[in-house]
Amino acid sequence: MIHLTPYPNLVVSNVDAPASANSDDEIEISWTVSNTGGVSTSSPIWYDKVYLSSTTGPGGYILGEFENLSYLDTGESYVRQNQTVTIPKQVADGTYYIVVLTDSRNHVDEQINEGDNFDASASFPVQYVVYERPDLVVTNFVSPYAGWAGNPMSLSWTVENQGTAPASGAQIVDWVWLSTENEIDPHNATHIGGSYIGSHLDPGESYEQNVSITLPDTADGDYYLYVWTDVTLNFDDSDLDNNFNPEVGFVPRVGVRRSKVHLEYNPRPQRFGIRMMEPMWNVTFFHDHSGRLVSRQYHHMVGTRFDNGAYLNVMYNRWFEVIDTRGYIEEGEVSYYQVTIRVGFTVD
Ligand SMILES: [Ca+2]
Ligand SMILES: [Ca+2]
Ligand SMILES: [Ca+2]
Repeated sequence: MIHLTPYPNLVVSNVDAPASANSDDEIEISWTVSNTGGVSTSSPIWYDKVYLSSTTGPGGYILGEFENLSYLDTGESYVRQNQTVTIPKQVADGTYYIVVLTDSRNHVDEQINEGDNFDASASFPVQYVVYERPDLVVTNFVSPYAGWAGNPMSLSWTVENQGTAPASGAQIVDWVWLSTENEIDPHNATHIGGSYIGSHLDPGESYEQNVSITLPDTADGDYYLYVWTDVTLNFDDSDLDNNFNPEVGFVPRVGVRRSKVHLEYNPRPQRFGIRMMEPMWNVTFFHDHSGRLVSRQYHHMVGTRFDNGAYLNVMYNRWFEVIDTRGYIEEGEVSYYQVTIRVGFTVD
């Protein structure tokens, strides 16, 4: 004797899948949905959801969702014949099942009969086939030899599409990070600048970014800069590791030592209506760990206070920065040495 529950009960059976497939293949599948409950379905519409799963349960890739073919009275079924779905391009080699979950959005109230709404096909092998994808790569990254907290710094880098498909239809967003650690970990790094270009890089094309980024107010020390392209993952990049290229992306910030000379003298001339003069001289030298001068900053100021309360301030700032040094030693002597500097602004 069959005891029918007083609820509808949707169940899936006869899930049919091909014997094998490749990634990006269109395949045809079939399945049956029956109502084995004691009453007819309470909702005229529900959906069957199809998965490509590595187990016999719902999960993995969603291949589609299909509206039911008909209302089902108790004991009735419908057969979904030869529905076309596509194996995802990115799927890894392996053994998979087609799993169909009926009433996936739970339109039909089955009460105690909700737990049996899916079934799986026989397992079948899926093989990944390489397809054309963009591959954005950071190929060059140039930054100054040293920087100052709170000051602008010029950086440049190149992003190249080394893949076989265009990177198009979205913006490529590059971010620059500052870190004390010689590794890629955005959680331990500070995002100090973002920039983007609109749209399109065909295979083999590249763009160069030249930006000025203000260094945050960080403590003196050794830092690493790195740039990461397509941080927003807008593209189906075939190799995400090289979106940051460790060989060219890190720029070690040479340890900088700072020496400062500060001179101040406050004469009170008591002439020409001048109550007090406040000349100040600051010279700051930046050396790397080997004692080599990398930059120098001058900051001079003369403030004059007049008897009538007026105040005149004259400032002079100047800095220069060693961008690049190169040289080599032959037979114990320096045979070639070159220093590239950038001379900064002057305010008089
Ligand atoms: Ca059910
Ligand atoms: Ca249900
Ligand atoms: Ca890439």
